[in-house]
Amino acid sequence: MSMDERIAELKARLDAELSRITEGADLENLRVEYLGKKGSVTELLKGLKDLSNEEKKTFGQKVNLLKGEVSDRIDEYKARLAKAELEKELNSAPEFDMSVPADTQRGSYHPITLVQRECERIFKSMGFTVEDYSEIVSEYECFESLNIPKHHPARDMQDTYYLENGQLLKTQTSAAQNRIYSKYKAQLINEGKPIKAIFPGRCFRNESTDATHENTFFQMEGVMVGKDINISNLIFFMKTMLSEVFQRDIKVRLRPGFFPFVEPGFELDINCLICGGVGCPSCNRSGWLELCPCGMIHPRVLEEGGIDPEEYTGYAFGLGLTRLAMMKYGIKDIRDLNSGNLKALDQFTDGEE
Ligand code: FA5
Repeated sequence: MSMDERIAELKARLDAELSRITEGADLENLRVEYLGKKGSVTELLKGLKDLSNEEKKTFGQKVNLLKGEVSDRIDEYKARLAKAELEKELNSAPEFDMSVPADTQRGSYHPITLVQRECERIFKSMGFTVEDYSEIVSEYECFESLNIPKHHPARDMQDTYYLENGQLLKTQTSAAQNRIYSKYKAQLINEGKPIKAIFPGRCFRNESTDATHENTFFQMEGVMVGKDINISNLIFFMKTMLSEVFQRDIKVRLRPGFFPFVEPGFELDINCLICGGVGCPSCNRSGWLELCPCGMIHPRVLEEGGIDPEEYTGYAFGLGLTRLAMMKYGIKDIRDLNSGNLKALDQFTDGEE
C-alpha cells in the first residue's frame, strides 16, 4: 500500500471510529491511539526511513498536515458531543415538579418591630414626629446633657460598652433628648409649636441577664415640650398609648422614681399580664413590671438643649419596648426575643408578614 493510500485509509478509519463514539473519555483514548507515541500517525512517520530523500520531504509534510487534521477532527467531535449532551439535558423533563409550593417558611416581623410600629402609629396620630438616632453616642449625649455629670452614682446603674475613642453604646434613648431639643427649639421659640417627638432605639447595658433583663434591648423615648405642659398631659398620653396598644384597660401604677433628668420623676409599672399580678419569674415575683419611667424634664436639661426653662416645660418618658412586647404577646422570658429561635418568634405576625 502506498503512503498516500495509507493516509487515506487512516482518515477513513478515524471518521468511522469517531461516529461510533458517544463519550468524551473514549475520545481521549482515540486521541492517544492516533497521536500518542505509539499511535497510528506516529507509526506512519516511522515508515519515512524507507523512502527516498525526495519522497521523505513530500510525505513528511503530508503526515504533519495529517497530525493537525486528526487533532482538529477530534476537537470538533468533542465540541459536538458536549453540545448534544447539553441539548439532551435541556430538553429532558425536570426531575422535580415546579408547581409544588416551596417548602420554606415565610418571613415575619419580629415582635419588637410589631410593637414599635404600633407605638409609632399611635403617637403619630397624636401629632408626634418619629426620630431616628445613632446607637453609638458620646458621654455628653448619654449622660452629661442629661444632668448626670462624671462620677454621678446614676452612671453605675447604666454601665455599658465603651469604644476606644471614648464613645459608647447608648444605655438609654434619653441620649437623643439634647439633639431633639436643638433640632426643634427654633420651631418652638419662633412659631410657638410644641416639640412632640418619639425616638425608638436599641440600648445596651453591661448587666447580667434574667427573664426581664437583656444586655441589648429596645426603648422608646418620648418628649413633649411647650408652654404649660404638666403632669396631666403626661398621664393622658401614657394612658392613651397603653389602652391603644393593649386594646383594653390595663392596671398601671405610678410611683416616685429617681432620674437626674426629670423632676418630679415616676416609675410607671404595669400589672404583669403573664401571671395576672400574682407574681411569676417574668415580673420578678412582684406582680408588677417596670415599663415606662417618666417625669417632668429637669430645667437643666432644657437649658442644655437651648430652651428657657422659665418659659417652657415638658415631660419625657422612656418606654421599655422589649418589655412591652413581652406583655403584649405573653412572652415569659425576654431572652427569647434575641434568641433567633423561629419557633418562639414567628407566631406573632399580627396579620403582617
Ligand atoms: C431609663 O433608661 C430612663 N432613660 C427612662 C426615662 C426616660 C426616665 C425619660 C424618665 C424620663 P430605666 O433604666 O429604668 O430608665 O429603663 C427604662 C425602661 O427600659 C425600664 O422600665 C425597662 O422597661 C427597660 N429596661 C431597662 N433595662 C432593661 C434591660 N436590661 N432589659 C430590658 N429592658 C430594660
